[in-house]
Amino acid sequence: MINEMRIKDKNKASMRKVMMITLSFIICHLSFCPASAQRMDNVTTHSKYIQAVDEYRPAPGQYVNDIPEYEEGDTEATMVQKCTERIAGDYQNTHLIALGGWGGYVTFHFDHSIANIPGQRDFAVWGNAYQEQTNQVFGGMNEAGIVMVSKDTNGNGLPDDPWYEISGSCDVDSVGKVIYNYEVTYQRNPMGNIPWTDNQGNSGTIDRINQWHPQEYYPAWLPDGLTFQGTRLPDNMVDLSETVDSSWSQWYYVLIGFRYGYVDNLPNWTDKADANSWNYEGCGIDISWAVDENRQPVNLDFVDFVRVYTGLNQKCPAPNWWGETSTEIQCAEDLHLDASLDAIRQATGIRTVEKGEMRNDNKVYDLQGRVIPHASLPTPYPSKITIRNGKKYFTK
Ligand SMILES: [Ca+2]
Ligand SMILES: [Ca+2]
Ligand SMILES: [Ca+2]
Repeated sequence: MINEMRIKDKNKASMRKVMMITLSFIICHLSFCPASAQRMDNVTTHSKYIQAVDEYRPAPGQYVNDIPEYEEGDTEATMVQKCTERIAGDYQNTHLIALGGWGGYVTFHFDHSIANIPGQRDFAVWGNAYQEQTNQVFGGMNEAGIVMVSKDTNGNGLPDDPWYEISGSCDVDSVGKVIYNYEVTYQRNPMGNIPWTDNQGNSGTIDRINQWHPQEYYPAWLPDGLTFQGTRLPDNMVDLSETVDSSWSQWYYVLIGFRYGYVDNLPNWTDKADANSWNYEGCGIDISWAVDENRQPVNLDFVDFVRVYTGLNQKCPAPNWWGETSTEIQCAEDLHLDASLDAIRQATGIRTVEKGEMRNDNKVYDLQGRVIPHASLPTPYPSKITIRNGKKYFTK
C-alpha cells in the first residue's frame, strides 16, 4: 500500500551531481600508513544516504511498472537508474519504489562502507509503514522487507560477493512459522492476474485492482518465469472488520508489525527498544544480526551493499482493498556516518591529502580502497583540511 501523497516525481539529477563531485580522494603511502585512526575534518564530503541503486528486480505487483514508471524501451539498466533517481538522497528528496510481491528486491550502496559499530544499530531503510488508526494491534500496514548485506570483498564495486541475511525478530518470535529456502516463480499473463507457484506445492495469483492500478503488473523489462529465493515470513494479516463501525470502513484488515530487523515494518524514525509503546524496537539494523545460509552469525566489520526483498507472500482477500503485500522503500541512511568513516580510516590507514601534494607515482584511492586514475580526479580539487601521516594540512 502506497501513501499516494509521497508519489511525486522530482528530478534529482542535480543533487546526485553534487554528491559525485564532493567525493573525497585519498592517497595511501603504504610505507607510512599508521594503524591508528586519525579523526578527519572533511566528513561532510560524504553522505549518509544511498548513493546509487545496483539492481532492481521486483516481483509482480500493483505498483510495478508505476513506481518507478516503465516506459517503452526501458531496460534493466534504465529501470535501475530510475530507482537511483527516486531513492538516492535524503528523505525530503526521495520517493517510494515498490518491490512487488514476495521475493522482489532492490540492491543499493552508499558512497562509503558502513561500519559495524559494536552494540549499535548501523543503518536503517525507510518505508511507509504506519500504525493503524484504532490502536487495536501493534502495526497496521507492516509489509516487512527482509534485509541482506554484502561486502565488496573482490573490490570490483559490484554486488557479486557473498550475501548474508539479517536475522530479524521472526527468527526468535515465530520459530517453526518461518519458511527458509523458500522459492516462488511468477509467470507473465498480460493484463491479467499474475500466477505463481512455490516450492512448497502452493500456487496463487497476484490480483489486478483495475480501478486503482490499470497498468501491467508483471515487470515489463524482465523475462518471463521470474524465480526468487529467500525467507518467507509468517503471514501477518488479520481481519478487524467486525471491530470497527461499518459506516467508517466496510473492511478493516491490518498487517501486524514484527519487533525488529525488517524494512517497511515499523513507522520511520522509530528506533527505541520500548516494549511499552507501539514502536517496539524500531527500524535500525545491526550488522551483527547477519547470518549465513545455516542461520549462524557471521562477523562482518563493514558492508558495502544492502539488499531488501519483500518477505511476505499474502494478499488481502476482500474486494476493493489492498491486494498483495509489497515492501516499499523510500530512502536509507548510515546511522553513524562519522563512526563509519573513522573505522574505514582505522582499518585502511589511508589519509587525505590535497592535489598539490600528489605525485603521479602516488596511487590514489577512494574511501572504499579502490584505485582512482589520476585523470579522473576533479579539477579544481576541493579545498579542505586534510591529514597526512598525522599532520594537518590546510588548503585553500
Ligand atoms: Ca552494529
Ligand atoms: Ca564485488
Ligand atoms: Ca508499504
